[in-house]
Amino acid sequence: MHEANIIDGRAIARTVRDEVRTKVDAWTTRGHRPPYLAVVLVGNNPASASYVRGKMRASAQAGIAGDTLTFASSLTESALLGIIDQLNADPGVDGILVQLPLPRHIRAQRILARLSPDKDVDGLHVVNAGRLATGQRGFVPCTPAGIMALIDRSGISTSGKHAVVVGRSNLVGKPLIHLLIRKGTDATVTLCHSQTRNLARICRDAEILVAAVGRPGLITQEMIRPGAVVIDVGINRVDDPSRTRGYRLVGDVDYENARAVAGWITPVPGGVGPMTIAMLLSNTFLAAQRSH
Ligand code: BQF
Repeated sequence: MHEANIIDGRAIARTVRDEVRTKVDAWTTRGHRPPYLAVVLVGNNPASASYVRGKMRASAQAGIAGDTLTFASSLTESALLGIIDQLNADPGVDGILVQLPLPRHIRAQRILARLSPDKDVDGLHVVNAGRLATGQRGFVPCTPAGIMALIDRSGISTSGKHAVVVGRSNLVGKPLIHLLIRKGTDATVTLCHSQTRNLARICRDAEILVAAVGRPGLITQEMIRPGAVVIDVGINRVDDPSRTRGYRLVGDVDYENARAVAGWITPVPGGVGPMTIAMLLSNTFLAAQRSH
């Protein structure tokens, strides 16, 4: 039976992290202080806390210094704006990451807009969105950057290919479009969302299919063109009493069945997720280098 090539995000992320470590070592050997990442965590969402721990652990291993600033969910929007101002003004801080989601009473767009665009290592400030959309140097959001690195480092060509992106978020779908269509990458893109008619037919035409919705099992076998590259961005917790944690992680793709028709596929966990972290480190090193 045919089986897809598995794109090993853990292995590729390890390579990227090692490359960042090498660059950081060269940077500090030349007399610079290590890059510094400030992470702001508001509230007590256990998933967010776990993501932040993973980011700090990976940073430390790459030689990037940093701190997590943790605040109760009662923190006001204006207090958070003040914290951002302090980090912007601190010359010892190269990168600032505000962990999302924020509590509902804090408007994320206002907070992200307050970041210095040149410390915005998550690439979510409107200025960085605009730079990406207009082909200027800036910070690219970590998940789309990680998806492109997975494709590139797997030796998959994109030029002239039909890429279908499912999901229109500011974090993944929208920025990914710009990366896919830019010169040198040269894919032809269709963006699908919850109101798209004939989703199955459009997906089935994709040579590269990216699922970034957050709905387990959304992409079934029949929606995949034989031989297609399938990138699964979903990180969904589903109940699993057989696990000690009581849940397991699944993507947006019905992985077991998709594997039989796809040419390439990313697993969940161990696909796009680890690359998101690796690209954060890469962006933080760039922030330190560019601010110099
Ligand atoms: C893996 C995220 C939804 C909402 C807010 C490795 C991560 C995830 C999975 C990770 C994510 C998802 C992050 C794996 C960061 C990706 O082995 O498959 C790493 O830490 N992520 C986040 O910070 O906020 C989110 C998803």
